[in-house]
Amino acid sequence: MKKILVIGAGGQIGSELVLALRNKYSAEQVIASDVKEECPEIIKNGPYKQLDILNRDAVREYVITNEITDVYLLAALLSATAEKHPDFAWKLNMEGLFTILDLAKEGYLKQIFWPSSIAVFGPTTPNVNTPQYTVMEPSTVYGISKQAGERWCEYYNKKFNVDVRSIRYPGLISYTSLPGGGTTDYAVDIFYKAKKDAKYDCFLSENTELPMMYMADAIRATVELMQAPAENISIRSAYNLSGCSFTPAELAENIQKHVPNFTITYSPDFRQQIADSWPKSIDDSYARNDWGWKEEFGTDKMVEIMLENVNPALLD
Ligand code: NAD
Ligand code: AKB
Repeated sequence: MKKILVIGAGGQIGSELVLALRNKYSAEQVIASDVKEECPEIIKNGPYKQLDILNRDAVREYVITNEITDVYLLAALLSATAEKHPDFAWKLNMEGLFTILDLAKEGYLKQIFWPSSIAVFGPTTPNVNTPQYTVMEPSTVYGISKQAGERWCEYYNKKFNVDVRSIRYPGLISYTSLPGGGTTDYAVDIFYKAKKDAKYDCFLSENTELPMMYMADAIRATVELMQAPAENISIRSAYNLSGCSFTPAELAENIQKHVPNFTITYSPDFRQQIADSWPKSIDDSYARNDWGWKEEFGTDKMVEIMLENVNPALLD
């Protein structure tokens, strides 16, 4: 029987992934863990363990004594925060991964999910319909850590037969938890401000096109990838995955269909340079062919759901 540990469960992806996995298996089989002392409200329907992924001994002991079979390792610093704390970002994003890969190499774990990002691409990458295999020269600490992580995942799979699977998530959009310090966060923040004040000052310029995805699609993709037969998984670095792409101006126009008095202004900051180094759109044909990926949510549907559900009180 599976016993799943989700590390970094208190964040934007983790909180929804834990709920989806608990629905699929059972609440007792899915242990949420995070460095946070308190279990976040949304995932209080099952077990919680406070764990610091950087405490290698404690993580090893917990996994081994509790006979954990699968780990979803989500703890990381995202792109914008990582640029402010490059040394710590490298440490957190890499050391945690080795702790989990080593546990699998030693036979304690059966499956690992570790998320990569569109940040693995850089300014020299073809940025329209970015292919799976292409030039990858990331120019951010975050992107460098994700690219290195991908290489190590593939290495552990090829050398030690570790069943590790990964997705290069685009910017993820959701309303249950706030995003955790990324460059794509504007595409979540904008909904809170649209609902609260009918105006938003965007930290990216109006024509900055980026790949995005509604969270329900990202969670479904994760579960589908993890369930796919091993022989279908031809990529052990990380799969390109596409949902939708838009610019801040296009998103604002879409929001105005529901909030006609909504206005947007632009004050690009350091995150503009990060966004300019990333793809505008993604070719995800390997995910489609290998394990049948297909997105369900386009921009229009996502905007409707976000405006209906964001709770501006979360910002207080
Ligand atoms: P997040 O910042 O919202 O959540 C990360 C969680 O990790 C937080 O709850 C935090 O408390 C926890 N954490 C931090 N340090 C820890 C430690 N030492 N030990 C244990 N837990 C710790 O991030 P997210 O958006 O949920 O992203 C999760 C993963 O997905 C990351 O690896 C991120 O790079 C990747 N990803 C996210 C997106 C996105 O748009 N959200 C896109 C691409 C990739
Ligand atoms: C970020 O902006 O850092 C993340 C990502 C795309 O990896 N949302």
